[in-house]
Amino acid sequence: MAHQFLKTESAEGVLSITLNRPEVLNSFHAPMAAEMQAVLRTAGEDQAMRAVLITGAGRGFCAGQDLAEAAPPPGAGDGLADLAAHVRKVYNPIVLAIRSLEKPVVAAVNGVAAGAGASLALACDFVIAADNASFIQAFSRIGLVPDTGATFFLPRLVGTARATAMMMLAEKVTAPQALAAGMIYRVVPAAQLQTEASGFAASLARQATRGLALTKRLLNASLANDLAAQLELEAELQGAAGRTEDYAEGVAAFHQKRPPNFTGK
Ligand code: LHQ
Repeated sequence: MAHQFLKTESAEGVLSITLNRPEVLNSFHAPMAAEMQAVLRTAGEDQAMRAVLITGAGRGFCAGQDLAEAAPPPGAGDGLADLAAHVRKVYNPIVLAIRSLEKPVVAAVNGVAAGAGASLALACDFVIAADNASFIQAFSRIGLVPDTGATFFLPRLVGTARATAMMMLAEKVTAPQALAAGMIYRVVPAAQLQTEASGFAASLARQATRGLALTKRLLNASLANDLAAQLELEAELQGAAGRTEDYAEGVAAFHQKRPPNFTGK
């Protein structure tokens, strides 16, 4: 399917999605968000794609909401009257789609990730950032509150003290600072980001991806469950993992002292 504001590519079991409005640092307007929702839906259905990679075109990853759409300068249109409705319709489905997608999602953060763009990265399973990338909880700069899951993911990643400072001060957090804070998985030299992130996503796609999907379900659930409920879910999903072809292959490969050939089944 052709897209106007995204580039997509399928290779080596990886669906790559590039936010493609570089002139506005890939900020989200409603049409780009609608395309993103549609692509994430398709990603769930395509069994051949066993990992997803999200990145940005140009020098930014994503600058969050397109402010020209939300609140244009006087005389340039109406803007959004109901931000609650907009967040519910545009952003919440993207976050829920990423978290419920039964395959690993990697964000390759190639530049600034601001506002909902920073939240988008944090909703992914892995964040690999260029060494010159940055994260800004920009919302407070314009009198808004963090959204797109930031208040859910960020305190859990870095603790409440650091999350509060990031959100209330809206200071730029560099990629190395984000790594040190436990916010992201890896930092790589900018020139190597796309190669490293694509290679990493392809290596995920060769893993026992049913097991990874079930692991993601467990990690999602652990954010809300008590211990007893989580132990029960682990037991149930271990049962499911034990019925996969990849489990049989993994154990056979172990005994035969050879690398496994996983198929994601
Ligand atoms: C932009 C944007 C942008 C439009 C750069 N929009 N054009 C949810 C629901 C409803 C309402 C509102 O919000 C939300 C959630 C949110 O995401 S709120 C937070 C929205 N995002 C921001 O507040 C970030 C705004 N951008 C910035 O602060 C800066 O652009 C950052 C710090 C990201 C990057 O700064 P620079 O590297 O200095 O780049 P720049 O500011 O020069 O931007 C380059 C161009 O991109 C520029 O256009 P121009 O025509 O002058 O070259 C910007 O106007 C445009 N742009 N962000 N969000």
